Amino acid sequence: MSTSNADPHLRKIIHIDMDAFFAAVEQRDNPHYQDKPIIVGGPPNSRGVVATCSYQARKFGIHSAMPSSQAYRLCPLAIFVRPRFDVYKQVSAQIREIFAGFTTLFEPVSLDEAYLDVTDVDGYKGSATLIAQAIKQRIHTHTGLIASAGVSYNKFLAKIASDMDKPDGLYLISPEEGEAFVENLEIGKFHGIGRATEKKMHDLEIYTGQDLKALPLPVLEQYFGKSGKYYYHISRGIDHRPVVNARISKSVSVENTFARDIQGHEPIMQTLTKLLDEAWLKLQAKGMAARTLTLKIKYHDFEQITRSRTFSSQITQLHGLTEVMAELLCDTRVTDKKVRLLGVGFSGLQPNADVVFQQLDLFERIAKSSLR
Ligand code: TTP
Ligand code: MG
Repeated sequence: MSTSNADPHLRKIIHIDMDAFFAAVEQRDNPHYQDKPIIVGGPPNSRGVVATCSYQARKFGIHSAMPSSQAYRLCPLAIFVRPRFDVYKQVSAQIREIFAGFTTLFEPVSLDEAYLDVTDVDGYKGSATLIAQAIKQRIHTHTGLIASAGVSYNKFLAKIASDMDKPDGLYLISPEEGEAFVENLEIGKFHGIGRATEKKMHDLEIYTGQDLKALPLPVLEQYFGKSGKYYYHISRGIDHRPVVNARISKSVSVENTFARDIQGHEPIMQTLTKLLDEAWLKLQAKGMAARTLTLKIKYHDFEQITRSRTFSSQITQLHGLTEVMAELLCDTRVTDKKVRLLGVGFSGLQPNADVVFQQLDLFERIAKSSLR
């Protein structure tokens, strides 16, 4: 993307996302895994889940978060591999160093993903596409792995662009194309529109960016609250969010609203154990560690409470947290009130450089828990 004859205020944003990240690392490190369907995650003979899989496995319909047993049924010949988070973290640090070699203005979003603002980067004939190519090349040279890149004038479009041409993609959405591109995009492909919102939009007969754009701002705000304004802008290809250096997330949380209110210590603890595993996984994927664990409960009458425990140092393992949850639960009214929603959160986050990963333990626990 060249801005030489375009609006001088236009930014040049690159989104980088590694291809089949965990699986690609495993294929790199084990010659027997090359070109084969590889599944990284919990074992198939259990209730484990797929963290990710190689593109060879995706041909069978396997994807992240699918139960491993289902993945096994889809492709019995696939090779199941336990995750090695310490290696993924090392690679993540390597690619961040590579980003830093191009610009100081980059924002890691997860272990394998980052936004770079290259507006002020000199050279490369002023072309963000050439910079993206150079980043991909450098990543390959230094890690032996393949990244996909999206190039555009804001984060929303750069993120979509990096997904357009995967694997080994390099896709540009130019300022001239941006608005029309979003118009033709299916709502489900919008980053930031999850399954529930997608369904709500479909119910309102919003299927594409064009349908979204047709709705006036007050209507969007009426249906979607604060997000209405964001949808109004992105449907026009507008996203002013800056690329922020080394984003420090303050918290990570997961929650579950029940189709029918639940009651009783046992079903509640079962759900909390599952949510705890999911929240922990999210925390690890961010490369962060927490000091505070929070339990959130919404009772059937919508009264909402939280109970927290803050530790004197970083929480380094999942082991023992179920017991802490059980203690937090004692200080609630779950014995005499039905529960509509349960949530688990980690906060007080810091980069977890010192954390000893207990991932195998995690995946074994997921395998044993009721995670489906
Ligand atoms: P993604 O970038 O979403 O997926 P990916 O890199 O495996 O594949 P691609 O980008 O080519 O589509 O996630 C990065 C890593 O995060 C992924 O390799 C494994 C991990 N992860 C999970 O553990 N659970 C999940 O549900 C997802 C989506 C990812
Ligand atoms: Mg990826």
